[in-house]
Amino acid sequence: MKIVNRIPIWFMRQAGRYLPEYMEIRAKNSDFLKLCLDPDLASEISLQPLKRFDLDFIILFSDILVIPHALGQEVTFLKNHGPLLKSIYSKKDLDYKNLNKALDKISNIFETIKILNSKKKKKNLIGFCGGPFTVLNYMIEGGTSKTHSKIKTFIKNKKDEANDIIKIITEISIEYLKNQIENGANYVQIFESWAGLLENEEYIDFIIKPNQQISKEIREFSKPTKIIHFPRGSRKNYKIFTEEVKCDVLSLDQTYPKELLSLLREKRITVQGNLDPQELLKEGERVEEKTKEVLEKFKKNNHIFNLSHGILPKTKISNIEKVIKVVRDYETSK
Ligand code: 1CP
Repeated sequence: MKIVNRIPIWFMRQAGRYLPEYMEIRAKNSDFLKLCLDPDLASEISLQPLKRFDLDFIILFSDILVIPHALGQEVTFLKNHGPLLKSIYSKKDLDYKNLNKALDKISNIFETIKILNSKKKKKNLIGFCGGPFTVLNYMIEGGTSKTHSKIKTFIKNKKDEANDIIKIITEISIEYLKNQIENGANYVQIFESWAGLLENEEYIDFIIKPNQQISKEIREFSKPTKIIHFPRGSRKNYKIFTEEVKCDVLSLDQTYPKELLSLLREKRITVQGNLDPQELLKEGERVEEKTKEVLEKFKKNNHIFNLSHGILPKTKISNIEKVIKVVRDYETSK
């Protein structure tokens, strides 16, 4: 029998608005945060994509913005608008007393993980948090932003305040991930989605250092847990990130420099990525071609197939099926 070299596959935002079964639950639950904190519904949503598709990973259904909520900032999700956070200007504006009290507010999520762990069979279970700078970005911007002018001004003019809040976010994120691991997550991903906003010293202080701390403490806490880092948009800084932050898996978007792949092989870091989610909106055979391109590009590396960012709401389910089929056919043909 031919031994098949299986390429593990999952999709960022694999649970979400492109799935009618998700929309059905969402229609009955207008409060998104409450949905994230409901273990029965959140575990059901986490498992929805696995019922349809041949995937290797379950990802916890939640959101990176449960951390500002735990820290006492008001977070709401408006329909067709995205998240809305009540503005803060310093750590004093947070209703934050201590770590355990804050974690208590989101401890239902550990119940969700427990349920998923009991149902995961042979699948991997991914827990996650936002990267500290990305979480700070939403806390200061008050929601999604095109210009990111508030956060840029904040870290320039109020560096100490920014560092104070980053410290708290980092500390709570580490405890949050530890609890997810204790309850059954065997992978954790740190979504540093706005890493690409920073350069030079700011990249070192606000991206490298907090991610380094999370990686180090999680590694000390649990050796077998695999850590996926995703410093999205890092461009040439992906290399600095790889040198400075110990990763098991590095998730890549379209901006990584070509030379990075040999560095990742040397360091035995698995590549995750990087099909552009826009491709999943298109018709025809292009999606198959683009999937093959990704497989060819990373064939010399250890590879977890994924997108370069989350699945978009208008994605066709048939395109997800096409991608998975190409990956499965590719691995058996090798
Ligand atoms: O139903 C709805 O209206 C809510 C849509 C939705 C969903 C399905 C949001 C609001 N969050 C999520 C789930 C989610 N978010 C997951 C679940 C697991 C999965 O299937 O992958 C994960 C991992 C996230 C992470 C997340 N939330 C990130 C990091 C990844 C990324 O996209 O860069 C970020 C930045 C957020 C913030 C967020 N949550 C939701 C919205 C609309 C936003 C804003 C995004 C933006 O600023 O553009």
